[in-house]
Amino acid sequence: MMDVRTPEARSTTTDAERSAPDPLVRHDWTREEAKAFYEAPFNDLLYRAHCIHRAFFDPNTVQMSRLLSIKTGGCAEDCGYCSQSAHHASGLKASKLMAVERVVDEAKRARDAGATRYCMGAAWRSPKARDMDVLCGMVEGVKALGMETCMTLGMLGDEEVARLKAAGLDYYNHNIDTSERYYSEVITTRTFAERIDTLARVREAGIKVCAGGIVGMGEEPEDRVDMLVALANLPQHPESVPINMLIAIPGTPLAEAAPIDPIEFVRTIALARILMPKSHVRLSAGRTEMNESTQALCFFAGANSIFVGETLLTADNPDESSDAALFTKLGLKPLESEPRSGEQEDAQDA
Ligand code: SAM
Ligand code: DTB
Ligand code: SF4
Repeated sequence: MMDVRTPEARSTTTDAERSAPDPLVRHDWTREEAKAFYEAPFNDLLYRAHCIHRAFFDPNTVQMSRLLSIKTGGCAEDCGYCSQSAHHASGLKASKLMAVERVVDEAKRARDAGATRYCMGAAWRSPKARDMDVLCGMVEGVKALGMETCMTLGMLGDEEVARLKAAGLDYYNHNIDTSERYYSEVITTRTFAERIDTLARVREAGIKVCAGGIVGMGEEPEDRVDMLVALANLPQHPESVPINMLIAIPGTPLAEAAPIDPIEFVRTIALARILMPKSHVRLSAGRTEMNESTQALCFFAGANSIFVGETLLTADNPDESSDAALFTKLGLKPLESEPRSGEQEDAQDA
């Protein structure tokens, strides 16, 4: 039977019990098991996900991250959802890599508005050697503000990973985006296996992993299940799992994709929570298209992180006042700051 007691109740367990691997944290999920959760009656799925959520987290606390596009547009990859690909006519103006000072200034503003993690994204297939000094300067500058740092720069080799680790990078975001089966329907310039390789390199270097995907790209429910099983069966769960709802961008191949049913979206969040109990599940892109009730269901189903601020990388996000009003309505509070030590336990078997 699953042990879904509160953290307080769990603290009454013996040392031996506490040091044992948590049976809820598994890396051997089968597609059939996961599909059965996903397809269960909605109330059963939500009850299971919420109990697991409560066993590992304060259910009323939400971590807040802020994004900045440090290098926009002109990307060589052909990701079918993305405004920044040079292959699509999205009308986006491309720009060069920002200067360190500007990034640190923006991060300070985000920190003062309550964000605890700063995520810097670049529209690259992979960073060039000549960019590494500037990127490392950004990590050092943002860390000095007392914020957690995250970068998403595309594929990384050993050299780049080592440089970013030495600069103190806390998290690397690299999404698998969809199932291995559906991947080539969305992206043809790189493979699912290449994404997994970069994730392994990042993990090996001791940088925390942020990896998730996008739903609403015309995939089948089985693709959502397979994507989450692929993430959950990595040797260690990603510490952060962003679940993005496609923002359909005019000029991209997915501009006319049919929107995902909100209940299917909530099911996806709930399954992520069940398969990766100790990870922060982020309700990511697409919140401007979700009403408050859908977002509330996502928080109940186990989402405990969001992006804040009016812009994601290039697309809109809810403004701060509507997020503040939603938090008040739901009695949610922002996570003040992540623990600075012992945090690796977060997404691992204890
Ligand atoms: N170029 C890097 C890469 O692809 O890894 C980093 C930036 S990329 C924009 C980061 C992630 O944003 C993508 O992997 C994808 O999951 C998400 N994303 C991009 N465009 C999106 C859209 N229109 N709707 C939802 N998510 C999107
Ligand atoms: C993630 O999973 N979502 C963020 C972040 N990681 C880099 C990006 C969302 C991008 C949404 C579309 C845009 O702003 O262009
Ligand atoms: Fe480039 Fe990343 Fe956009 Fe793909 S998702 S086109 S790699 S910026």
